Amino acid sequence: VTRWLAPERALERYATRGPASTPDTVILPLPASINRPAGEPLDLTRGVQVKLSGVNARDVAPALAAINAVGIGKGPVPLRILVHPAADLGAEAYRLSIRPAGVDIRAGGAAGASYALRSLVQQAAGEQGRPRPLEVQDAPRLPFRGLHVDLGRNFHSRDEILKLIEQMATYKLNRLHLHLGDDEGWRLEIPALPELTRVGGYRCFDDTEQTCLLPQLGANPDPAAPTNGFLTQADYVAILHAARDRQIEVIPSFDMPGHSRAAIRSMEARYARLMAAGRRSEAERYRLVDPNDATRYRSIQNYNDNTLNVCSENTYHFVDTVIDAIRAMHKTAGVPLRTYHIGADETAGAWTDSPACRARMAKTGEKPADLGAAFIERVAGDLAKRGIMVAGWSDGLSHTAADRMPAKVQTNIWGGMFTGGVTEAHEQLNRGWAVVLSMPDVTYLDMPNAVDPMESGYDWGARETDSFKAFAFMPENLPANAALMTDVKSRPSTIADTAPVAQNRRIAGLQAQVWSETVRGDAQVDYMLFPRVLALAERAWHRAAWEPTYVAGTSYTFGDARVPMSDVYRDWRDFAGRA
Ligand code: TNX
Repeated sequence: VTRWLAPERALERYATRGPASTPDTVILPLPASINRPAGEPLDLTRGVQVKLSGVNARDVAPALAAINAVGIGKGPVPLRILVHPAADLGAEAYRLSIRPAGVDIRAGGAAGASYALRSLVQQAAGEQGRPRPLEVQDAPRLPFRGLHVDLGRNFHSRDEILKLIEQMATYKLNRLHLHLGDDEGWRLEIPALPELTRVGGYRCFDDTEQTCLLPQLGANPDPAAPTNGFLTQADYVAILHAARDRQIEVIPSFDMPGHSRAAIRSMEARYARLMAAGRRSEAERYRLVDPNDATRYRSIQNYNDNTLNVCSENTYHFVDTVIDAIRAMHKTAGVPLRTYHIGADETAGAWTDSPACRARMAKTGEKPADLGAAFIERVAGDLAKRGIMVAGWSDGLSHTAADRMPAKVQTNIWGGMFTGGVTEAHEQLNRGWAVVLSMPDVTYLDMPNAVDPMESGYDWGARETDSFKAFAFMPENLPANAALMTDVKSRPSTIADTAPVAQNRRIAGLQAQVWSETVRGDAQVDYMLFPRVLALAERAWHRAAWEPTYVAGTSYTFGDARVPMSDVYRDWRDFAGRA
């Protein structure tokens, strides 16, 4: 095996390897433990009578609505839901019992109760409304099970986001990372800075702007789909409510200090307006770049005007204004802002030759490379003071000094599996940070699906991020993935564990990314996400029996039979059946 097999081919090829098995349940992701005692099926089509205790109706309402959506209405079958935190039953854990006499759910929190109901819905639908007796004990493997959607490059509508939130709940995902600002667009209304959406919400930032006229990267299946637009405050609040009712945390993100072209152009428009009105000193406050900045740079995506001046107080004033506005929206919604993602990736550096940075370096002795890290450290500290955890991409965060960062930091690892991602993940785990795996070759769902070479997508990394590859990903034993992955012939198939994980450090989670340079229109978002995101949801929730235990310092090479391939393929076949 020198390349990833398309799922169909994998099935064909390995179908005879393991014992043929018919899935006994259709619950996805797979629960930790399943028992099927003998007994008569329970006829749920007669309808259920719900009895809640220890939980608000609002907190299980979407999951109860999902029961109705599969055709189970009100009726005589008892459905008892008891929420009671216990040592062996965390907030997301549950027990589900389907017996001829009715359904019983016990959970540690509203999340667990909702997940139990989601499992019930899937199983009931899979058995035509008449499930046979079933005992499930379930709890998530990883606390952070995320989905990231990029609204910056091409806009995606509020309705699409609301639909995705419901799908996340169905598959027990609990973090929604909304990427709302990037070079090509600013997608959330900020009342104090209306230009951000009036200008930045449209890819033609002004009449001479050519960006919007450039062809999209790669295939663009629906050129009629909207690329412009933004969420109003009311849209954002509606999203927060829908997410809260499904126990999903929303993590807003505006990429900075790089990836900030839309913000810079919007604030230049504000500057021009205020200048025209004769309000010069006020106008000056909004400039995020210095006209006398002589720095020459080009970002990886080819912009030479997309980076905030990190030596200017204007930049921090801007960041504060944005964060305060988001906090206010969360307050209106009654949903606390727990985590704020600052981006911090791919910063090309637009400051080193600005007068402000030159003066600062002369005074403090800082080197150009320190300045970007200092921006992150400062914003992270400002967030921590407000009780908000900072999140960022691993490349930017790797330049910070751990002792100048707050104690709680979330990092999204996006180094490739074979290009330093494992070392990066381990190093940042050892810093005590919450490590979320966002490795492009496994979790970037804007990349083409391997099934067909004609598939569209942004093909810059490892092609072939197919469902099997996602399914076979071992998040808690990164070096072992070498045993299953060797996707590009020119790359080595060994991952040496050069920065072994200290004992008791655990990966926080896994996140699927839909970047949107090549993803235009809501239908295309769905197309890229499914079914691959289901395989990632499976690995984030459920630890498979074939996954080897991590041993610090070990290196794995493809061909090493530590991972019994036949087991993986057999389980994959079950998974594909359930999916
Ligand atoms: C890399 S991941 C990026 C994004 C692109 C993505 C496309 C990261 C932190 N930077 O800006 O959208 O690749 O796949």
